[in-house]
Amino acid sequence: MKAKRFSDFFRSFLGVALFSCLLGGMVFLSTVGACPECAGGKTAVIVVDMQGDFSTWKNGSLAVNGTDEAFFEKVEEAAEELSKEGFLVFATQDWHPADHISFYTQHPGKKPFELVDIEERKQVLWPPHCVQGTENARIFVDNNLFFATVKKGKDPRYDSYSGFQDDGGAVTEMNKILKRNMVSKVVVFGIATDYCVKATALDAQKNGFKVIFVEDLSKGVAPDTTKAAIEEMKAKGIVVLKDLDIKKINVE
Ligand code: VGL
Ligand code: ZN
Repeated sequence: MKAKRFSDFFRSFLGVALFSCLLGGMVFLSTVGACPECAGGKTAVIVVDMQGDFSTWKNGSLAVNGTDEAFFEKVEEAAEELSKEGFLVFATQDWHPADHISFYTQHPGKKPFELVDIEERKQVLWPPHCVQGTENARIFVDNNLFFATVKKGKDPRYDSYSGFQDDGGAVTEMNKILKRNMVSKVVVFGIATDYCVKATALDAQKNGFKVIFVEDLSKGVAPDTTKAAIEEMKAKGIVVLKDLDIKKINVE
């Protein structure tokens, strides 16, 4: 008698357990399996152009204010924290041939930081920087943190502030790698806020990603263009965070 009661109890226990599993499975499938986007894809981080030539730390040829060793350490710590959180961390790397069109030295009579027209495009003329294979073209943030490093500006004819595509429209592998890895949200910071960080953030948005920009992990070339860049990103729906806040990144 006792044995029968036990087996009845056991049978109903199994029934409840099986029912819960089925129900749970259905809920899971309807939210995640059926629509990966609905449940939210992965988050990636793009650490932009943390290279010697853009830093005061390494006496770069195009050193941006505030890019001392402490700033590089801060960015590296942030990248490490985000990597530990499980985010895919990418780097971009400005990687120009020695005769790149953006170098003022390629335009006789022109001075650094002059603005010129090149085939309907406005081009700022920069001091030669980030020349392929030179010491200061290196990224001075621990390379082991990066899932991939995307090089840009390799074509001598076109500049490429964006990590997604150059001024001639040629795309890098960035979008493909992000999509392949089910990324739906990207966090962007680095150098320079008013050029490569802004261009990369805006192109990420054009490619369909939710974008978050982190102000204190970025430095700009000039105060007015930096302020304008942040306003433009905000106006276009990019989330601007003052400093790194993983909780905020996760709810955005
Ligand atoms: C950059 C100017 C020229 C940047 C790159 O990383 O913001 N700026 N090339
Ligand atoms: Zn450049």
